[in-house]
Amino acid sequence: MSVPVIQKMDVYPVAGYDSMLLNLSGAHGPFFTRNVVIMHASNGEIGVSEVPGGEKITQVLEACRSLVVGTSIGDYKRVLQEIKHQYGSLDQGGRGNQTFDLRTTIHAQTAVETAFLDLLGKYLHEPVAALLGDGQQREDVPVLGYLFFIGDRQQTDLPYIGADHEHGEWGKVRREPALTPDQIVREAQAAYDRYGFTTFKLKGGVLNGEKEVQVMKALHQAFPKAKLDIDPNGAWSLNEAVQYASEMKGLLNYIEDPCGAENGFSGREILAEFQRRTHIPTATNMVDTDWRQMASSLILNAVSIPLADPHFWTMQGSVEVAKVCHAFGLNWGIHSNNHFDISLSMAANAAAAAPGHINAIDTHWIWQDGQALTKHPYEIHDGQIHVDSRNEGLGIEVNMDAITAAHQLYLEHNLGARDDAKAMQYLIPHWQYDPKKPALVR
Ligand code: GKR
Ligand code: MG
Repeated sequence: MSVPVIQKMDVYPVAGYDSMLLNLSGAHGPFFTRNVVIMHASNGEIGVSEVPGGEKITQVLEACRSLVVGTSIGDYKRVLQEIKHQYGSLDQGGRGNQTFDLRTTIHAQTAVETAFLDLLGKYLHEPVAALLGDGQQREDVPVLGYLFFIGDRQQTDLPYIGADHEHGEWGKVRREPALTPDQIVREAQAAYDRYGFTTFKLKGGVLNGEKEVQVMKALHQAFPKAKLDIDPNGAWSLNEAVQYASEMKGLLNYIEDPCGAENGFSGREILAEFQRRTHIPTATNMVDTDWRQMASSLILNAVSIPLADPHFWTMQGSVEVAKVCHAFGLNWGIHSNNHFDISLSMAANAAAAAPGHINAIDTHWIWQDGQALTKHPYEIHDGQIHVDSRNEGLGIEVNMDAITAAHQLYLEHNLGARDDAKAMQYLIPHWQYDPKKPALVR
């Protein structure tokens, strides 16, 4: 029997609804965007993937079509090399200094790689996790509850959605303002009741750092057994970070990008100094995002937890990072942004293949839960996602009606790449991004 060949590759820019989540980059708008790739193979199977939204990524994916169509699924690594060769220069500027990654080609590589892996897995009757690194390592992947401060959508005339009744208390809480310790504890409680998380991460970089420390203390009081992380996306100075960390000592599981580049020192140098001074496990998704940065991080001993998001490391790359972590005594984890359930399956499969001890992985899915693009999305129970070793490919089945509707939403609202300044300007007129100032401190 001949090996299947790709006959068609479709690219769908899609959108879904989001809450007014706050972070250092501003406030999430009413919609988040993603790019979904669907490959049709000659054996009648479909391979799928999801990566961040925005026209630049859509365009590179469109341009990659001629490299993909006609290729056998066994030849995908050559296609990936070709994409890197032809479009890699677009990523020369690095990830940028927003909270989210601004690169282009690496996301296109991931999209193509993942859809191929989905097809390969189906062809071989194996889960994608079994095709990565040394194969599937676990069926139960720990996931953390990603908590956010939430802005008041009523202060805008933007089309944010309100509470839904299908998701109980969580369906309500996730769309209402949350800025105080009590409100964040209520948010955590609703998320815990629905998903059973044993780890929570607070997205910081919003209020003055002292106030965020108070929120962490309130969370610890309400959930004394939970593991707690905080991520201000590098908003604090090194000295502030050391001070806040000492106030949170004993309640922190890890701290993520507490500080970043300052006074002529790189972000990696500053994190290395932070770790030397505090001895607190330190994670990043900002300064250890490719192999060159990884080499520098290792030499400097800058981070102990690289958050190797498969969307910007590729799926195989993310698991390679896990192997390095395992060998060097670091702890691997995954970073996330708003995403649909196709991305959830990508993160779950990568984490299922990561060797050694792993941290509970990030996912924004709880903010989107209910907006599935697949027929039976992976679910979070007891703070875990189950990746059955009997799965084939990513273990999902796309719902073409849902993808078409999400594409229509994208077109109707003329959407593109993420811009958190726009919604933020409703809360603070003329607001502008400052990587060193929490979003509500102006
Ligand atoms: O969703 O607002 C957000 C986060 O700020 C996201 O964009 C970050 O990339 O959560 C991410 C992180 O920095 O870990
Ligand atoms: Mg982060």
